Amino acid sequence: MNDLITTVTDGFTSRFGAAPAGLWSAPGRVNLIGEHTDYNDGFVFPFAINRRTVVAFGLRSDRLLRVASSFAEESVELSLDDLAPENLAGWSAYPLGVAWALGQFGADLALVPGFDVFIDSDVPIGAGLSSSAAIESAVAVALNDLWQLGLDRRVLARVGQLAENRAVGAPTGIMDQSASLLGEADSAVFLDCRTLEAEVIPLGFDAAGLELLIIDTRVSHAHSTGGYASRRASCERGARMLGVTSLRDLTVDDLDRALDVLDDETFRRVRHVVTENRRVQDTVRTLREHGPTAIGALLDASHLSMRDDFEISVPELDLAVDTARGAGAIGARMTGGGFGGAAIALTPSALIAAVTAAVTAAFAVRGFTAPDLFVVRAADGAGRQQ
Ligand code: GAF
Repeated sequence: MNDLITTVTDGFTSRFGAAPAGLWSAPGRVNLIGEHTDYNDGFVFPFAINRRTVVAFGLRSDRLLRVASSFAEESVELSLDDLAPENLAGWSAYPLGVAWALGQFGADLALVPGFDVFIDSDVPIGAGLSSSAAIESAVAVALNDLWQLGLDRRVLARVGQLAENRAVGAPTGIMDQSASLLGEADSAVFLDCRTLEAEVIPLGFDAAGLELLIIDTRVSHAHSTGGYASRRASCERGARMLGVTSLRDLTVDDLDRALDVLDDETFRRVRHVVTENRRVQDTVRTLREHGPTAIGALLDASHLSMRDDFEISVPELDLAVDTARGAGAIGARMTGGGFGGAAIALTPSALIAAVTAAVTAAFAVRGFTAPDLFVVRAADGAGRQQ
């Protein structure tokens, strides 16, 4: 974290020729359970992780927005007068999309001053840990302060989601930004995506001697293309055919009727969402009553549902999950939107090295690209850094 603060401060000063007015940061997230349930008005249980995006901002006296980062040679410049989704592209669509989206949630973009921003991050890109929500949330909290907007964090989550939907073009839900904005150390966020009511629940991993291992398959994915949008469309079709506003309105008791009404593929998409909502609630209850060692079977069941019913896994994710379980993880599943990215393995601390070695060896035997394995901890959400 200190390294990032230094790079961002130095990067800002050398690109823009003055010291920044302030630094803000926001974490990536990992989803413990509750996949593709957010845009179905359902339940999710993610946590903010100890990998962050840091942004350094300075206000300008004109209407110019200048965006620079450690990961792109070129800086991007745009006037506030031209700020519209159709004028945004590439990585700068994330920060500039947030500035635009704030205008849709009450900021008067005719009156606010321009800004310079420099961005750096240690959230891996394309690994399913929401590097995108980390940028959006860091920029959202920074501009909320600098433009004195007084928006609350649930609204800022909506701002980030709108930026991603309209400026980036990915039809994603509200989970990632909510985790990045509402997360707290050693806890996960139990979020009802219909009401946006959130409860922060201690994970108790340390006391149980457990750690959450990320297995980044390095199969990269993008939610602005193909599979994610088609899964979302299937869910909406299923809800329409069953006469409900969203799949959140169904329980497992409705699945017999769904079987009669839906074609096989739509039925399986619906069954994933309905059973996943149930698994999220069961996970939260089990965690509270019996601690984290008791949630492994729910993680495993979630993976099978995504592999077989929602069909968003890939061979690398299945191998990661199976091998981690075989080497001693107490539960494992792919996490995030799917079609690549990362799996998680809830693992006793003493077995982290063994699981890491087993997964690395299994990938080599299958001829897959070497995976990246690392432990994450639940961290605090977005905020001012200095
Ligand atoms: C991605 C999306 F951004 C989230 O909104 C969510 O739908 C997730 O995939 C799947 O659970 O991270």
